[in-house]
Amino acid sequence: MNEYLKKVLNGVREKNLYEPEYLQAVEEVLTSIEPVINQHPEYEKIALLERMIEPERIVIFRVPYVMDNGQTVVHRGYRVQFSSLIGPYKGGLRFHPSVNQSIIKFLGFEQIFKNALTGLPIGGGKGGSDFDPKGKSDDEIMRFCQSFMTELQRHIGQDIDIPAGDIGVGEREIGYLFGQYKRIKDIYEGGVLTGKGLSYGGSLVRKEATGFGLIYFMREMLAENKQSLAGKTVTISGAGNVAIYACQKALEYGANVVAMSDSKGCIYDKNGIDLNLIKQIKEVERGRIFEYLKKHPKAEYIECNGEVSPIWEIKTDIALPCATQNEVTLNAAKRLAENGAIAVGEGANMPCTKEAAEYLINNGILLAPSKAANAGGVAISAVEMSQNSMRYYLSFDEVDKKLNEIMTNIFKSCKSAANQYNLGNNYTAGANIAAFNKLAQAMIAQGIV
Ligand code: NDP
Ligand code: 2IT
Repeated sequence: MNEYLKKVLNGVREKNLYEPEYLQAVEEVLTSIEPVINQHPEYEKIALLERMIEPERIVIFRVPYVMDNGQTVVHRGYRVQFSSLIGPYKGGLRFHPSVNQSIIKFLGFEQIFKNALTGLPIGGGKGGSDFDPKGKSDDEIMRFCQSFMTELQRHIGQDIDIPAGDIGVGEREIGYLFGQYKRIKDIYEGGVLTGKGLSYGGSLVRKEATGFGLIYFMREMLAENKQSLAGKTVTISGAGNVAIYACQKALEYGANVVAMSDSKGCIYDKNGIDLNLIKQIKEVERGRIFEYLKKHPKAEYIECNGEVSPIWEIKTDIALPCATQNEVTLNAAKRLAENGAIAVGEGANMPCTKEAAEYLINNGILLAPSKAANAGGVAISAVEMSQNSMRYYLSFDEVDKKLNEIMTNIFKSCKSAANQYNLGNNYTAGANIAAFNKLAQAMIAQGIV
């Protein structure tokens, strides 16, 4: 391995021993850009890689709130402002009990590359809390969001850092966060958060953008390899924002989606998933996916017993992991291959372990990498910001057309970087290289900062 890369990798391992997800994300990127680093020995003297992997700033704060029963609970809040190289810090907030510094840093690191691929002027950031919104009342969610924003407002702004949603943070949470920001700052700063409701500054298609974008990318990747979505069997993990709209667009393209899941188990409906019912259960009632059986008793519910979702056992042509990191393990990848899958599209961030991703690529299964394939959400967040600046709204079709163009361009960037370095259809390396080259140029232009 390249000596400079080896030195940087050893350094990052030593410094971040207890941050496995962050290490995984950094190692994945650095090892895949080796052909570029080999061509640029001058990067070592200016510590280009060391600067790229070190967050500009991390803010950690206390978030107390009072539950409905009167009990006060304290959570930990985070915002990692990773890189302002090509635009203000931009990235979502995740509310989930598993949130820790490693997870927020890995997400922030990935976000820099993803945002670079969109071609839009947005840097990288991520934040969140170990708060679990599940089972909480609306009042509890509101009080938590208000407390979270009371601290976060010191660090963000429409030209500084623009948070949005991620796991556990959707339109409801963004509304409460926005209201509290506006109250404290006493200013209507429309572009300070994205994923807003349509009545106060949100953009059409933002809700659908990540899922739709994933399918647009998949369409391009399949077409390049003489395939299409029509008539294909599809399984989708998760039943949240990304999964639901990936399902909707896959159905529009004539695919047959047979399974979706949540953290407790998966629904297998051979006749095709009833998406309206999934929306009702998840978006309206905030319920569990097994409730699907009440209306469709012939569908199968498979409970999740271990770490790995049973959904990857189901025979499928195309698998779309849209729940969380490392949900597709090496064993899951092997099962997908045995069952004849032709493609995997990463809707979630880093859903395949390193071993799983390598196995899929080495066994000829097309892999749409998360940094590229799920960039539609943040891309339309940037389009939401530009509408807020213009004080003007675009129509659904205008934004959707933009999303389609952006995803098509992202696929082209991944393909051409992969071609340039003779990497075949390793679009994962292609995405990393395309984004890295853009970031490296900007870093060199801006001097040692
Ligand atoms: P949601 O909160 O809307 O949905 C998350 C879904 O994933 C739920 O079905 C949830 O099940 C499941 N899930 C979450 N954590 C776990 C876990 N640890 N194990 C198993 N299942 C889990 O989130 P999103 O749809 O917004 O996000 C899904 C993924 O997509 C994340 O990786 C996120 O980072 C990524 N992403 C999101 C974007 C966006 O715009 N929202 C943009 C780009 C990427 P349960 O309800 O049981 O917890
Ligand atoms: O991972 C992601 O790209 C997101 N959660 C969306 C970020 C955003 O700012 O819209």
